[in-house]
Amino acid sequence: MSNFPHSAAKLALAMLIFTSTAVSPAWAAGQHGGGHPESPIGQPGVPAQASRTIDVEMTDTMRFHPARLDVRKGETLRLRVKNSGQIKHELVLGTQAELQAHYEQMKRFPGMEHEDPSMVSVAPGQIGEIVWKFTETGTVDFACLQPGHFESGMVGHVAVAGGAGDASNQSASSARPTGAAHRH
Ligand SMILES: [Cu+2]
Repeated sequence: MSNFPHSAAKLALAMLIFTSTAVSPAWAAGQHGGGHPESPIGQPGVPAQASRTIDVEMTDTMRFHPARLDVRKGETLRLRVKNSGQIKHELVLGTQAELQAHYEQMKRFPGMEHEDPSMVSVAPGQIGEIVWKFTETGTVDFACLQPGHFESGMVGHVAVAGGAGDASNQSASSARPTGAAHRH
């Protein structure tokens, strides 16, 4: 077969590509070592810096009301999340990719209890709260990751606009993190 050397060359090339992508120095260089990594969705907010409180309702028709929120970059929001249904719901902030990955995990471990400042699980008839600071312009998605709810369209998004909020963001970012004032 005259094409043997050709295939061998292809194989060698494939192995070379595989080897070079397997070693990924970007990962090692990108680690910060402890603390919260910077996230495109923002960061946990300091309650005293919340400029507004917004009520969001979750229903058994698998909807958030409202499903779209508008904020300015740098703004800290207090989300008061009410479950007016008969079953458990939750509001989880994230990028599309994060929500999708998280949801796959939830489906594999249905009873999984998870907790993070970027989310709140709310029992029927109860009200939960998230205080979040939106630090990047663009879209921050949110969803209910209870099995079946995500697919049923229990999703929403926060539109983060740039502009006037930017200036105050500079001074706010130098503020102490929560808890720092409680040291004795
Ligand atoms: Cu739900």
